[in-house]
Amino acid sequence: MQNGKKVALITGIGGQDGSYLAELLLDKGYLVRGIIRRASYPNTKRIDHLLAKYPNDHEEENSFILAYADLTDSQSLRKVIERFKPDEVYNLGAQSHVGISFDSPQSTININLMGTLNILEAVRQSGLPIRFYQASSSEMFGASPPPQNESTKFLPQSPYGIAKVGAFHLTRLYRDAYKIFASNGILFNHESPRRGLNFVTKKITQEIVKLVLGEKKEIVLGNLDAKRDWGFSKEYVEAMWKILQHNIPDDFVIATEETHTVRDFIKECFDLLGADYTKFIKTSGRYLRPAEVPALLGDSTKAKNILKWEPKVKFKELAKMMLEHDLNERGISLEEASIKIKNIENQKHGI
Ligand code: NAP
Ligand code: G4F
Repeated sequence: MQNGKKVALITGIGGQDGSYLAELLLDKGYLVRGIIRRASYPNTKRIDHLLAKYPNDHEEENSFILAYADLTDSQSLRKVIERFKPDEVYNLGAQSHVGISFDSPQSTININLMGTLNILEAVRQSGLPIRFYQASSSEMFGASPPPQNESTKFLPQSPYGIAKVGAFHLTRLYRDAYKIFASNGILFNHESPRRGLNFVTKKITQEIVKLVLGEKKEIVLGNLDAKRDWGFSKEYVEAMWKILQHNIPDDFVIATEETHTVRDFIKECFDLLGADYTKFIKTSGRYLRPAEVPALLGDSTKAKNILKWEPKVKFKELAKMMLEHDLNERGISLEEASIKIKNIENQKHGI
């Protein structure tokens, strides 16, 4: 606590979830501190509005402070814990792309697994009564058939998933062995207009905008049959906060309890424009992974009953929100996009 306010430290604050969580905690009156990595080009786009609102003038009293640190650098983590003395730590930092974890398995495991060990050790060695949240993932369930809940066996299908399983167990171990208030949120896929550009939902909505503007003729994707349980990031960060406010540390599945294929997401977006997706979509082996998670469908009964957390935004609303946002960003309404894409479709047929 600082001047009667709770202090939260967020790793991965510049990411999709980190940016929404920072907003939520600031609204709740927290002093928010985040770590960012040095980058050759700005990596704070998602939190620039917060930097503008809370300039780093009176440093330690400020509501919002960023510090340079890295999950793979344990000394840097010890320093930020010592400096900020947080009440809550949210470990969201990660190499979060499953496909890329096959190209870069070692750095994925260094960041996602060793990074979690580094921050848990910094928390333990500080001796402070910190509540720790670990960003665990439905990717840990891998090939285990749906529906998946807290008792489902982990059968990860990627270096990313394996690193997250290790980090899950480290969090559980630090809770049991050292009595640290350490909890896992096992979150199913969650998206938003702030989603990274190379995840499938955002790639689809961004590429549709390019089709509409005539900048592209087709969208090339990988496996269209994979099923995911897609929710809205802004609602999922509320679940993270609730997990740390619960009276005991525990593990929770967070999901919408709906599952849809990648093809369903494409069709939903094209349906919003009244266009036929089959005229625009191509598949390529380039986007196939050496191993795939075929179907994710969460059962979040425990979170509903204990945390009283339930999502409002489901698949259809999410697709509309993301597509409309990306179109509006380029100055086009859904209605204008619909006319433009139908013209393109007709031209393809020589009409
Ligand atoms: P994201 O947008 O990719 O954000 C990840 C953040 O981690 C970025 O700010 C990134 O910084 C930072 N980071 C990467 N390596 C780091 C390092 N070595 N040290 C410190 N920070 C580092 O991911 P997200 O979608 O917000 O997800 C947040 C967390 O939840 C991740 O741990 C992810 O694995 C997990 N998760 C996500 C989902 C989902 O569907 N979104 C589902 C389950 C679990 P740069 O900007 O500098 O790269
Ligand atoms: O959007 P994705 O890359 O997400 P994925 O692999 O499910 O991982 C996300 O969710 C996890 C939770 O389960 C998080 F832990 C993780 O950090 C991340 O946020 O891919 C979704 C599906 C996959 O089956 C993939 O093979 O879409 C398929 N896909 C088809 N074409 C594609 C593409 N994925 C990407 N990224 N790009 C494509 O062109």
